[in-house]
Amino acid sequence: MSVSGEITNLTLMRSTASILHLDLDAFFAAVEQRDKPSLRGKPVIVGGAGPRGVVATASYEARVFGVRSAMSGTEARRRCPHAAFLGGRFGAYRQSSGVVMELLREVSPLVEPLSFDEAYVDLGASDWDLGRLDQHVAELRAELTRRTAGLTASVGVGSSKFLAKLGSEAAKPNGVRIIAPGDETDFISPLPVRAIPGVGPVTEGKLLALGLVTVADLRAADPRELVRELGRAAGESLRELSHGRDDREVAAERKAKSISVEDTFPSDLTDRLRLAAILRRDAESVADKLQRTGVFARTVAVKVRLANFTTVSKARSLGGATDHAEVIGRVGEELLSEVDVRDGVRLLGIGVSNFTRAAQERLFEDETPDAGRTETEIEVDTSGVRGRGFFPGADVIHDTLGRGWVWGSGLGRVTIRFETRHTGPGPVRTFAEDDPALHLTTGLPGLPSPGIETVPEPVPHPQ
Ligand code: TTP
Ligand code: MG
Repeated sequence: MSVSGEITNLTLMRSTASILHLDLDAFFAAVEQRDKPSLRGKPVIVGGAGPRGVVATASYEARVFGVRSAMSGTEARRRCPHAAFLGGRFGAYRQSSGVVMELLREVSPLVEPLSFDEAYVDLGASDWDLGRLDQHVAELRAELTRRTAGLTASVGVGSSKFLAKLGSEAAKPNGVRIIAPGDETDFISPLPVRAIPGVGPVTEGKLLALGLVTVADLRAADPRELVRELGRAAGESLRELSHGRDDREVAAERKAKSISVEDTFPSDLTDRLRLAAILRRDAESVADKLQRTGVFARTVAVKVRLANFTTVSKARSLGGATDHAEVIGRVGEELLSEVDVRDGVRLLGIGVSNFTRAAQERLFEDETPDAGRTETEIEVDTSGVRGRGFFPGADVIHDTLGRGWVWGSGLGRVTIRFETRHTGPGPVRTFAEDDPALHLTTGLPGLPSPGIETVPEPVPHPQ
């Protein structure tokens, strides 16, 4: 019935550019530069502070030196030794993320957050006049910068999620890219195949081996060859995307429910075979729960907490929905294989989400389910790393000198820079670590409210 290599299901596309994708620029690093005026315009690296830490993100000033997310701290230090290496302040990131998501929900009720700093917005459900998109987007970005006290975002708008996301990527940093209907093909044609979300190093390698370098090459490729090399699901999906076709809707409640199982190990594990066996066993109990609940899952996720206080979460959406332990375990193993476990794993978990009432498993009868896109999140947990928690970048309050942040510590001493986002670059002072006047704090100064300008709080300054 289905003609080999032809697309059998017609992808319905919107005829207007009405899906917006917004992504904050160098998010964690930008929050640090906002709150630490002496670091503005300088290389800042969040994560990678400890000897075995991993970089969560780098400011654009540090990216010039080749520092990237997920790079080891050691490598980042080699490339950019003069950068400020900071631990994460997740409370501060969560606060700004909340403000941004709230602002987006004022634009449209249909907002699908993908992570802390990234979301799709369905403008079809907004009051915006799509004939004045440029103006609306400019106002949105200006209001975002005001309410977050200085963060910037890049925005893409197009007729599908795929185009909107590629648009914001192309606009980075601090830019806008609106892809008008009819311009889709011109926009995506010159992009490298790697730019397609979900094309990781493995798929990229296979495509390059076929001589397919750009999206235009992919579109011109023989569909049967793509299916032969990548499997039906991935081959067809890539072909659709190469035409800019993507009919995924903005799903406001995407992560509503999940089922998961995790194990914490008494000693760190490095043996991949053993980890895979544990994952398969846990997949059985996840599948068991799914079957008892009577639902099928479209997304499989693994969570790996490494010996170095980093938690890596990877998720992939399947071409169909399943409740089979074998499928869940196989996708889980693939996700696990993308994680470097050589330093040891202290916790391993597998979960499923994105439920439906109907199974659509035909995609998995004869091929591996690698059509989906892998989404990765890395969280760096610096709590408990140091005695009193004086990690670099941590917020402190001094009884007489006011607010500041930990510049460095060691040998029983801690050096504080006294500044906040309302001051200019502030002075540095060193204290004994147990100085009773010095306190770590997780309390955060408020951000500007919608429509109201805040008055900067008075900050005492050391003479
Ligand atoms: P991204 O949006 O991927 O990166 P970014 O905002 O730092 O930079 P830009 O968008 O301008 O390219 O991720 C958002 C935040 O998520 C990032 O600031 C830190 C965190 N993150 C990790 O912790 N680990 C990672 O591997 C990645 C990619 C991001
Ligand atoms: Mg970002």
